Amino acid sequence: MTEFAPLDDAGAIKADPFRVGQRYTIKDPLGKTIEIPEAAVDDFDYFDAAEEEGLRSYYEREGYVVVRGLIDPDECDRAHAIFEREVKPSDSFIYRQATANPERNVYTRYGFVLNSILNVQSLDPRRFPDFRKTGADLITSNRVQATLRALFGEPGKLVQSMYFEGNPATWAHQDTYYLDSEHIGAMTAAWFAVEDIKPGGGRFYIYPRSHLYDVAKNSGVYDIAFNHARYKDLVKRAIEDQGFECRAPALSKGDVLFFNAKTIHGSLESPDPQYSRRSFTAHYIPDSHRFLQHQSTIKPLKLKSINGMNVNHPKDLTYFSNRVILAVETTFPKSFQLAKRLVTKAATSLSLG
Ligand SMILES: O=C(O)CCC(=O)C(=O)O
Ligand SMILES: [Fe+2]
Repeated sequence: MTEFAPLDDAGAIKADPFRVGQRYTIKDPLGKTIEIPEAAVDDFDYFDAAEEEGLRSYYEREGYVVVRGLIDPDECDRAHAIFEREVKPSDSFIYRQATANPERNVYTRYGFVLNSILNVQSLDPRRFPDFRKTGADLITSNRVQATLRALFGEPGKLVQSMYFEGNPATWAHQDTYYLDSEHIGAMTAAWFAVEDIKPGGGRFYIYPRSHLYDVAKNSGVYDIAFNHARYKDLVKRAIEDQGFECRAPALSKGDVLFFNAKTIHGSLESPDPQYSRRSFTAHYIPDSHRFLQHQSTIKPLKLKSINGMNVNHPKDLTYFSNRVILAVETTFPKSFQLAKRLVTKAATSLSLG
């Protein structure tokens, strides 16, 4: 149970260190057996949105924080229902999170979409108008913006988003390797539980305090273009060497977990694949910062305002030109992907200076 005990200087923190509720036994990313809370009633209370000072100091110290009930559960149900109707039965090509390539839906044996969607705000509005709008509204809602203001000390802007249904069991990583603010570690990501997340359905995990540790720069022998596997191994070694401890908070529908760009995270395996793990994630940087990709390239953002928040729309399929690019990517996938890797390699090598 020690993995759930708040740390010594937790004085001001509301989380209850002595609550030992129902536990679920599972393997962590290193293959070690751990116990995780079965449901939110078995876990810490963490914070509600009004406790801005408490949640900010917890986030700064631990590298993550859970805000309970930030999103209205009805809004989560609406997003889920629209996904079922509009996206799930579709055979269209959609950009995916794990590869950044356009792919058709891949389903688990229980019928959940396994290849998570990249950038819901850029989905083709002719094919997925309601999911695009509902998803973008949810991740830019006023209460999310207020929490970001509390964390950043200024408004946030959204640089990237995702939607998951099935569990791809995401490898342990720090987001900063892929994307961040120009000021490393200033990006915050948010993991939105669209349903009560079961412990065996692909629980999201973080390693508290790992945001204080530098794993590796995205370049040379650890570059993403040709050495991604080596980077993934290095993260696991860092976890082992530093003695970080895996924590997989129980999130109920509408709860949101905010985590730092340097916090090591991923999702656990799914011993119970009959459960989905419906969730949005969104990545935000302070509005005054520039966006850094692969720790090498300042990437101009394609901003449009949604609910008064600046939102990046990469490869926005509203536009004919982007639909042409998608068609080329799906017609010549091998050559397009190789070209993309070579460009990325060039960018991360140049950044070696
Ligand atoms: O939920 C997951 O499996 C991974 C999400 C993630 O890595 C992210 O949003 O940065
Ligand atoms: Fe991530």
